[in-house]
Amino acid sequence: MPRNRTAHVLLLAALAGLTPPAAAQTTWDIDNTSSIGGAAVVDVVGSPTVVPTPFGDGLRFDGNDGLIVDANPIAGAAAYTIEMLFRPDPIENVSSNQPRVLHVQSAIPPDHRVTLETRVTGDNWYLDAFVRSQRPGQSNPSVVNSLAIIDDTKLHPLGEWYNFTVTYDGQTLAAYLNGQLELEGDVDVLATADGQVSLGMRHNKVNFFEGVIAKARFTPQVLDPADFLPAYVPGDYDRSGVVDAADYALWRTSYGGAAALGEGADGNRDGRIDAADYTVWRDAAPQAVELANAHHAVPEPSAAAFVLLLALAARRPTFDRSQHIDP
Ligand SMILES: [Ca+2]
Ligand SMILES: [Ca+2]
Ligand SMILES: [Ca+2]
Repeated sequence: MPRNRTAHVLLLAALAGLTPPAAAQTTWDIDNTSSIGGAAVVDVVGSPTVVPTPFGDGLRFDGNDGLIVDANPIAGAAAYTIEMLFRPDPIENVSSNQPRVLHVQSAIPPDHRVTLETRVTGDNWYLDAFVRSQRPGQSNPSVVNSLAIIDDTKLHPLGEWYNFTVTYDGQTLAAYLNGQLELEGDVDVLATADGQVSLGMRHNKVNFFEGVIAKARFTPQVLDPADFLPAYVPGDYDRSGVVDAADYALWRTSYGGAAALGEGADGNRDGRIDAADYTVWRDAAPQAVELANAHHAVPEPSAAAFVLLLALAARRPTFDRSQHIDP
């Protein structure tokens, strides 16, 4: 790593430690077509459809749907993190094979952009991220820097939920899937000018997406991957898509042990499996019942599993995380 880049990274790390991100962090629940994150939806194409997801309601796009939100939560940020919880589905339309799933777009000029894109091939997809701005130091807005990062060998199955994250630290554009770095490259771009965000399509209403988007989160600094949104519902310790008795069983068998932060039954991300993680599971259980009743998006657990789930939830309703218990 060049020395100036090392200094830059150290400075960013120091700033990250001193500056809490929460105040300026913006989370969007993509669950309606009129107002997202307090900003107006100013254009709806086709009919994005509200559907239940493991993360609350989301919007389903089927290849000719999209919307435009009249806000850019990372406007003016020299460094940022954009996260998206989404499920890219198998496509019905061949033209849906290179969707711009989330597209940050300024006015033109200066035509500043950030896009979270996918490429679909057969039953799989791969990541594509893109950034563009007026070239720093140039007064002519048509003189630009841009970079696409993409690798068609890094395939992932369609039909599953993912956290697709893009970060830019002032020098390096990086793309992560479920917290794992997949792609990166260096490019010198300006802070994104204010503008809009399109979901489910490119901002100019082409390159449509087929799948579901549940959430997007914008942070005006680079987050540690350990702090990214989990791509699984809280309490779903076996990552099956539902919170049920199997997750309780996994918590019970791993009780008292250590875990990598957030892995397995470490629901509160402290590296230990203990009563606090039971509480996370217990609090998520009613949502699991609602989701199963809604019969969309997730497989329905067996009736026997729910009887057990409800019995367990009823049996251990009150202890707090400070108490020792035997699972
Ligand atoms: Ca449609
Ligand atoms: Ca589960
Ligand atoms: Ca824990």
